[in-house]
Amino acid sequence: MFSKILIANRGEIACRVIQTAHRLGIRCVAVYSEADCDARHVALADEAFLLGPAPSNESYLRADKIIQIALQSGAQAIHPGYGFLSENTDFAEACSQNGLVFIGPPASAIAAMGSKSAAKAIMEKAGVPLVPGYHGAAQDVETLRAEALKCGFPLLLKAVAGGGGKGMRVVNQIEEFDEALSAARREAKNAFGNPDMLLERYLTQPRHVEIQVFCDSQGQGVYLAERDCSVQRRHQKVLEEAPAPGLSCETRKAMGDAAVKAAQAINYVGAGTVEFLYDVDGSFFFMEMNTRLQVEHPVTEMVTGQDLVEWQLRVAEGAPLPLKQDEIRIRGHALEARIYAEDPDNDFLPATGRLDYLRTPDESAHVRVDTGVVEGDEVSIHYDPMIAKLIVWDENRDQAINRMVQALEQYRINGVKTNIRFLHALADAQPFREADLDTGFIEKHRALLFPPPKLDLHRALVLAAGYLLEQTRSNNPNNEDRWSPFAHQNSWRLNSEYAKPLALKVDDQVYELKVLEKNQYYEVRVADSLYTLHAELSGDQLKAVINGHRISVHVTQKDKELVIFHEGESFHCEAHEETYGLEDIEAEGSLTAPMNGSVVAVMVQPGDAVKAGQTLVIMEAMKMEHAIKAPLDGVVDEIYFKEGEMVSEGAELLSVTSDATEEDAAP
Ligand code: MV4
Repeated sequence: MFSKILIANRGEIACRVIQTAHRLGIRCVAVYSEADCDARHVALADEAFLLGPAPSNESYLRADKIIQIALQSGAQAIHPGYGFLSENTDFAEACSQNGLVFIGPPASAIAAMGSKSAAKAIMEKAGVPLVPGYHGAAQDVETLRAEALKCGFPLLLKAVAGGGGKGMRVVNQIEEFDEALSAARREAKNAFGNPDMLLERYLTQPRHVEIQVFCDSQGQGVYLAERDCSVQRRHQKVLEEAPAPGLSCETRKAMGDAAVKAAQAINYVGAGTVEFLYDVDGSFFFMEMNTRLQVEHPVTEMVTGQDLVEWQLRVAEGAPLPLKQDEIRIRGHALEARIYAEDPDNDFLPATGRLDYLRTPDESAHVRVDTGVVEGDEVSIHYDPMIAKLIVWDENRDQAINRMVQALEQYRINGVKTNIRFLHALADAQPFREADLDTGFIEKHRALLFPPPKLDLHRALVLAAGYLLEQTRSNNPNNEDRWSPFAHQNSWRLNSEYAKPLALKVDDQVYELKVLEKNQYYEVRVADSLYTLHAELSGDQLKAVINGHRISVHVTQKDKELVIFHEGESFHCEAHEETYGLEDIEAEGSLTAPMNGSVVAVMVQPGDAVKAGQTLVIMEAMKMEHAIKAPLDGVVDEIYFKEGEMVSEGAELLSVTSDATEEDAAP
């Protein structure tokens, strides 16, 4: 076995690999960018080397530096994780040329899956089921139109060079075909530099079911069941599970055998995933093969009891597969939710910031948290915004869903917006419980996934008051006897009608509460409603009884801001103080980035005269473009960003001097 490996990655997957390597007694070398000096993967590793500045192409994508560090530190192998260099044939090759083991498939196997049409041709030859259609070399309109008629409608045009949903177009009837074809080609040419198309019958309600395969260097291959990843948003997986609900043992075996055949057709070695479209009638078709260990591998580990990183390490050093096909069993059901720093209420734009408060559920045989961050870490614009993967297991799917809902309620984050509440709604939604899955799940059930808060405003305010009162009391030196009259603050009068006023601000609205301390409890007035409140604070847990209803919440405070966590929801408010004379002063003509993203185009130059409404800069975030327009007529002063650069929300993009300023100054 290797005695030292280098992990060419960051975040949760780097930590995940280190964990198994350490269990096997293997030393780990981490690499990191300037943004990751204090990152968890660096702390966990035995040694770590700085690669360069934060942007990936100056750090985690620097194949040359990484290989040099591996050689210098005496590592025998490199684990690429997922993303970054994991499916880079040049990197895989460079590793072997330098006498380093690439913990992944041979470069030739990565290359074979790079083109969709070439991959389909290989799979067809190997007898793997394909969606009926055309993936030939001839690309003239006549051939494609004739093939479209053979294929039938609706059909899907897919870019040969595409992947992950880019460059696809549905055609419903032959009359639309020519126009759709030229549009799709233009798009593909722009996006991938290759206009070639393939045609497929369009499945309208497919599921995404993928098989985990493993092959050793002796040519043996096995499958470790399947994962259903149908719950996706814009081709990003959100919830994954194993096994796929409702899949029969016969289908599992047929799909598994097809996947192993697919892997063996390209002389695969290591961990791979063969993705299938699974149709309502139980038929399945090859979609693509991912030549890496995937993000969602933990659900497979939970139901098989195997450590797939250990399998990767063993296979990479030339050992045979740890188990034969008939020794691989599945037990129970596992779910994984991807916790992202993003804002579901703002079109899921990626969020950034500091993880000021971070509490994770207790880990057990039922609950696993794979993460690369700790409290206090920054989520930056430079990398994938995934904060953690929450994985649960139980004997059956129903119980596993309950576990997931419970664990999401125990996951509490403040400082960065997250999708936790959205995941909670998703996992708890009736159609999800009923496994009514297809790739359109999130779109179809939108209404269910953004439910109104369960904690109503008044009760939330009363809880906030309870927290502040209990906290004040516990900071009071006379608090040995909590109900002693001497424990009371100066504005308090026992059995009197002096009520303490408390102003709380929620979304710019100020609420004036009145609190009266009674013997053993409080009375809190919010607007015209009166609430009796018993409150008890231990650590960050507040146990309260409001009008006889007992409720337990967690509270975190940062300066004047309070956050109350309850059943996956968070409620924000602020202890209010009047502010006088402060008005928003906005620099004239200053143009700031509305979100974190990258600059895709700068349409003007310094000195250009611009008209109000004219597009100045185009930004992109989460594959969507946003035009930054001139707010007024004027002249461009200075431009602070170039095309391709990353920009944080609020950063000034360019400055424009308004014509009005000059007009005003004129006599
Ligand atoms: C399809 C399809 C329906 N019919 N192919 C999307 C990503 C790319 N890998 C393949 N994709 C699809 N191919 C045929 N013939 C529907 C999709 C699809 C999809 C597939 C898996 C997971 C999510 C998806 C979301 C939209 C469309």
